[in-house]
Amino acid sequence: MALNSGPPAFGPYYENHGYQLDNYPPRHLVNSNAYVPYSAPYSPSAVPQYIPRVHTHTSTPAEVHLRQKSSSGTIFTSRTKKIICVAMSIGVILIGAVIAAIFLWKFVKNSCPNSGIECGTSGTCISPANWCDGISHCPSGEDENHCVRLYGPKFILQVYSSHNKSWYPVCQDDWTDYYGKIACKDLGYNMNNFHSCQGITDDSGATSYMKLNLSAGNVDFYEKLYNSNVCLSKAVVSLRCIECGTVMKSNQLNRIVGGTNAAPGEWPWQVSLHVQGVHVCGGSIITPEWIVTAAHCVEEPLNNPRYWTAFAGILRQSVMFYGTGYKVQKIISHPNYDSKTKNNDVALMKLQTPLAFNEKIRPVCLPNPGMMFEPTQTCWISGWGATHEKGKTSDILNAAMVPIIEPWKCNSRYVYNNMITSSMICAGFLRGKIDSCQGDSGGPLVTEKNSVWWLVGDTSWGSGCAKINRPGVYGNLTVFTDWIYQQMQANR
Ligand code: 4AZ
Repeated sequence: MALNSGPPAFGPYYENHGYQLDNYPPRHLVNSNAYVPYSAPYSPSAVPQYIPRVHTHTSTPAEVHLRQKSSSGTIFTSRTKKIICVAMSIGVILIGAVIAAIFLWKFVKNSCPNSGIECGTSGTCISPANWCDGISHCPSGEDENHCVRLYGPKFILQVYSSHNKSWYPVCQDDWTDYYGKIACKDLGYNMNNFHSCQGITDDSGATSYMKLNLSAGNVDFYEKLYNSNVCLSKAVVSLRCIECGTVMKSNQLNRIVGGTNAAPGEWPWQVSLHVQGVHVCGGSIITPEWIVTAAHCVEEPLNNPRYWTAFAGILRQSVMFYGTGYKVQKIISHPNYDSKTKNNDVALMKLQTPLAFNEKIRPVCLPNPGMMFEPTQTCWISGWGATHEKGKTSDILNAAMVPIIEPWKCNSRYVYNNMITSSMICAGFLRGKIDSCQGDSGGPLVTEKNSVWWLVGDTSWGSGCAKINRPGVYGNLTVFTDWIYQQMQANR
């Protein structure tokens, strides 16, 4: 992390291409359409795209001559010419009709009839009433996979109503932890980490709710839920699947605005990711088993989990040297990560053994949909990255306060000239001096809101470190939350 690194240098600057092993070839956008009941924004089109090919043939006079000769061996009369003309016109009309029919057929075939919903990209259509009804109808169960979400800074549990095609908060009436655990499991959490369910007054202005029908008998959780305008308790369910984003009070005392060495337990979600005993990237703990990092950290050949070891709860690299760390079981890079543009620069690491949480090792919260991080929101970055451009990684964990920079500003000609996509977020100072740097990649950009620490971004790229008009660029985690839950759910 580059802090107060002196007057910013101009001239040729270091472009971040992430950590790369010697001589390995560099390789290969998201439109994260999050929070629809099922979305596969990263999947290729379900339909093989039909590209009409019109074969144009321009005959040269020589060709005409040859063909005329070969077809009849005589010079054509004007009557024969007329017949050929009419035949050709009919042929063209017929070909046009066939092409139109193919288009129509493709269209009818790919959009589900009767406003049905397609199961992912499988081509199977099911009735909207069957989405989130507790019974799996799709070949891969897509219809029941993404029916719950936690919304906004208060973790309001929302359930998708297939009937009304909309998300509704869950009324607290008859709600118990038992149902909360089911919802957390459906999101991808392990029930052992379940934290709490609470009824809170609903200030969202909702007039309709999802309610439990206890007399529904021994049926699936979603089958017990129905849409109602009545909620007797006038409270909605706030669900915490894991106790995240909390820092021990005593650990908060040492934080110094402007950037400094971290104190024990101050950034308990920060991990150091090592390859062959060397710190390569940072990461953030989101559950005992899952770490969020940057996709550019785990590009080939470093996409092999066997190379990686994670260290948590340790401030100094020199101390990690004596520890064993946590082995990595699986690495999942965002399928739409683009190594050239750094679009969708996020990846997940699943650890072989779960982390034991304590005051120095704790998870940060994933941002919920419906959360707004204002530009005025102060964020913090942390890591063992270089303390000046082209410098060595730091022995001790550093942290610095950085404000979010609005996309329009970051995309201006003087800054990153439209290189910032919706899956990126800029943070730092246009005057330079405080920034993330090489080795901080993958690490957290966090903010405190509603007494909870949220993972706003993962350190991704920047042009050099701490330079004027070259702030740090981070993966926009809010855009990735849905994808992260899907991965946690599918790789439990
Ligand atoms: C890096 O290479 C890196 N100044 C991370 C962040 C920034 C530059 C480089 C942003 O890990």
